[in-house]
Amino acid sequence: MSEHRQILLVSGPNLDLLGEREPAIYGSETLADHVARAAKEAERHDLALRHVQSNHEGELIEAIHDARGWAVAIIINAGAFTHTSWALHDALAAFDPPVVELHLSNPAAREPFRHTSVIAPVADGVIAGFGGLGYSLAVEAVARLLEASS
Ligand code: CA2
Repeated sequence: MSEHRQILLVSGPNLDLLGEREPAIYGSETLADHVARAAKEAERHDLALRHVQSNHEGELIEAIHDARGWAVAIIINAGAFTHTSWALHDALAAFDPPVVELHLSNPAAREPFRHTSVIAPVADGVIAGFGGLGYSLAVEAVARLLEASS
């Protein structure tokens, strides 16, 4: 059996509430739906997906550190930590393979505090504003980046 290369999908605070509230902004799908969609897309590219969700900054940082040992890429929707967490910025900066920043909504079209991402400078690219479709687009972006570097 071939061992698929693994992507780490990181979900930040409050994303565990998806599907329960704010459907006008974030849609009615749950986080589990988004993860399933990303995993299916990964399979299409002979990749596998591991997912971690936490409401705690330190746990997200530990997961990124751990991924240095095994992940071929990170896809991260850091939730509101996107706009505040220099600690997540530094953890991602220490991770060499591709990083794709992901958002369901388009933060640039929302409140001013969402216009800055402190993670974007250490990401290869950003996918935002496409709702759940973004999860498959992010995996496709990773697959193409890996192809280009092989
Ligand atoms: O659009 C995105 O994916 C965001 O990363 C979602 C974050 C937000 O803080 C970012 O600016 C953009 C919010 C995470 C989900 O928050 C919920 C709050 C209540 C109910 C459901 C989800």
